[in-house]
Amino acid sequence: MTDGAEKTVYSACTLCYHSCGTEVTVKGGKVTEVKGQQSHPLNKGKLCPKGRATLEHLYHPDRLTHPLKKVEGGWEKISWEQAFSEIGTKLNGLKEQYGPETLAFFCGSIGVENLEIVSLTHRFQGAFGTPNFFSVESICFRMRVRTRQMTFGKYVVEELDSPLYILWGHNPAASDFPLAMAIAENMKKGSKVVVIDPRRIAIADKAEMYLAIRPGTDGAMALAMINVMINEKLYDAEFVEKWTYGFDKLVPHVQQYTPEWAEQITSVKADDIRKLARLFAGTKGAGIYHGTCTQDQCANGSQTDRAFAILQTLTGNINVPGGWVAGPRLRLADITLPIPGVPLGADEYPLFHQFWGRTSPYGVMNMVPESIPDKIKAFIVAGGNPLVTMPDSNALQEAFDRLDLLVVYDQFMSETARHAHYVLPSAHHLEGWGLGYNYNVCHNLPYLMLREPAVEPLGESKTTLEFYAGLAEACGFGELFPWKSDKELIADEVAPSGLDFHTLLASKGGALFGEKTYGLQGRPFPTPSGKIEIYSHAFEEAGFDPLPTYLEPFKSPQGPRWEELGERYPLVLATGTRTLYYNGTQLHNIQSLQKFEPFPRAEIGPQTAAAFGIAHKDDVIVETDRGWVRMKADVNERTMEGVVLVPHGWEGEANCNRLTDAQCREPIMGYPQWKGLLCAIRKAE
Ligand SMILES: Nc1nc2c(c(=O)[nH]1)N[C@H]1C(S)=C(S)[C@@H](COP(=O)(O)OP(=O)(O)OC[C@H]3O[C@@H](n4cnc5c(=O)[nH]c(N)nc54)[C@H](O)[C@@H]3O)O[C@H]1N2
Ligand SMILES: Nc1nc2c(c(=O)[nH]1)N[C@H]1C(S)=C(S)[C@@H](COP(=O)(O)OP(=O)(O)OC[C@H]3O[C@@H](n4cnc5c(=O)[nH]c(N)nc54)[C@H](O)[C@@H]3O)O[C@H]1N2
Ligand code: SF4
Ligand SMILES: [Mo]
Repeated sequence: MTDGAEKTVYSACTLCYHSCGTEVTVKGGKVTEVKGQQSHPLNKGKLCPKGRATLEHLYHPDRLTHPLKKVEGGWEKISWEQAFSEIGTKLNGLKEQYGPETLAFFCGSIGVENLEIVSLTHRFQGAFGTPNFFSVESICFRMRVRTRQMTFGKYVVEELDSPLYILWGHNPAASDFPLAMAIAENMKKGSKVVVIDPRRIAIADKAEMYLAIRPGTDGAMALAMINVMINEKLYDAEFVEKWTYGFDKLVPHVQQYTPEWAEQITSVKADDIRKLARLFAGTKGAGIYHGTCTQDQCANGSQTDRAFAILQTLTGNINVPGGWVAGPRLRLADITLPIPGVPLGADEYPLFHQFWGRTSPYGVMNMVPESIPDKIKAFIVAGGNPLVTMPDSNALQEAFDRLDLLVVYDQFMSETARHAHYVLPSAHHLEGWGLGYNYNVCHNLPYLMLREPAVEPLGESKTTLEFYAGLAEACGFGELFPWKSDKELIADEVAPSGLDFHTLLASKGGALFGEKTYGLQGRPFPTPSGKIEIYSHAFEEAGFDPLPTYLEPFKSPQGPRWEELGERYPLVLATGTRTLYYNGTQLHNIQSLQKFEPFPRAEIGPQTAAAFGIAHKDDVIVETDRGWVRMKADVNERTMEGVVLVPHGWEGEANCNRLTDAQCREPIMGYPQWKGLLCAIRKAE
């Protein structure tokens, strides 16, 4: 970088997966400002408070700058050469003794916004020969992707603009800044909002309907809405006739799921269920926005997702503006290498691993604690903090402490890093080349960005390519990482997308890689029947109900374990409430953000608080049969009575995954039950 001169580089924020476009000012070899890109179609010149804190994050005094090795009594600074050589020798030894599958990888949510981390991890994994790759994919949004793929043949996704947003366990004001902006703009033009949430989130005050629901029971409500749409003939009969398979079987199947039946389970009034079914079916271009993962992290996850897909189908709002739309696919060069074997969980949860011969490379995270050390003896964690973010921290931590080798590659000394044998410093997203991608999980926006480096990596931190290439060399397969620089790798990756590297660079920020199209041309649903599969043979063949059903959370007032647990843990717990100011465990160390959210809040309603002798801001202990956390009570009228809502992402005594249970699994894809558990709350001593 030339010192002195001022320049602007264009990048994409990786502080959460929305990947907003940024303009970065560099002066004297230092970043002096990061602002939102005016021309960017997603964030339109704005950044959320996290993005606005990028400078503090980049130059945080706690950034890791040297490789560290755990020794008696603390950490020793070592050179990269020593780190690579010792880790490489250890990995090769373990491979020889136990086979390559003894090594597993974990990539966090950062792997969604930092495409390089995931693709290079997969490449290293292939080079080493292990199928065991774990990530947030087995706890976050992959379930919704797979259920939609099994229903529509491809992943159809919500749009930013809609005349009716059904926010079903989704609070964009906290978790989806770009969508929150779009909703605010569209509401001025007449768009309506419906909120279904155990908490009266702020936007519910302006909503057409607000429905308080017991956590973990949304599937029952969705089934009752299907019942109403069919029995009141509200559905789009022409669309259903032309484009769906199995509707005739759905009709008798849903007769059991009456609104009155659902009211008993969900606490949502039967008449409100009817009213919403009518509103939804009567609004062209309406969309269910069911949260990126809220609905997946419960006992009925896959079937609830299927019920949503069928509801969306019955209204005919598929491939219409505002509905669920199949956008153009981003084609990047596949840099993965073939891997023998299947990841952990492929046999137990077959639909998570494959259907119609389409496989996915992700292992089931819930099975990790029981698999160490018999099946897994070494872990490389790149860009994640699983000891805080994955289910059952107590069990996972004990398991990780049994590992022969734990390597963490991160920018900060996370809780997971503190358990590692080696901690290796990663460069920041402003310190290397990368790609940013906006189609991602929940917005139909086919936009691709280039992240141009603004400054050199801090201290001895390395970019992901440098990290894996160095380790590959030490393991003896360095030739499989032939790229001389990140820039070269990115240019190769981007080539098949239709936007070459130089076009992207010249675009100053990014460009559309495809056109959004609507309507149904050709064979729009690449399923075996060529239609939307209301009746799923894929589910049936794997031994699951081919039509959506309802399963009560295992630990709930109406669940199978109530008799055993109810007396001690009488309240319903949902974990993972987002706050706008942090992302997962990240950014909790940023001073300017701490002032907005200084402590972890356990939210409860006033009557529940009174019943348990708790006042607002009291220190409280929330406890389950798996463990306890210490938080501060946030007693508010907005939270449904009988329910406790806690955030995720806090380390130590406020880590909510001390409350969760790796054995409590959604039966089809093995997901954790994070919404809909049982807990107790009391004032802390
Ligand atoms: N109980 C409960 N638990 C939950 C949830 C819940 O709702 N309830 N939500 C879950 C969900 S949906 C998700 S996605 C997960 C998130 O789980 P994780 O992805 O494990 O959580 P993060 O805190 O985002 O961890 C990211 C880590 O990557 C590091 N990092 C950031 N940028 C880089 C980089 O460029 N390179 C490298 N090498 N490291 C980097 C950060 O410093 C941080 O330590 O949490 C899950 N945990
Ligand atoms: N600022 C910030 N943004 C984030 C994240 C973050 O940590 N911080 N994490 C990112 C990640 S990894 C993800 S996956 C997404 C997650 O985001 P989503 O899955 O879209 O979830 P949220 O938008 O947090 O909304 C959750 C809402 O659901 C409600 N809720 C809880 N349990 C239930 C239930 O059982 N049923 C219903 N109907 N509602 C319920 C909560 O009260 C809350 O208001 O957010 C992403 N965005
Ligand atoms: S919404 Fe996410 S990507 Fe956008 S500025 Fe905030 S943290 Fe960055
Ligand atoms: Mo997530």
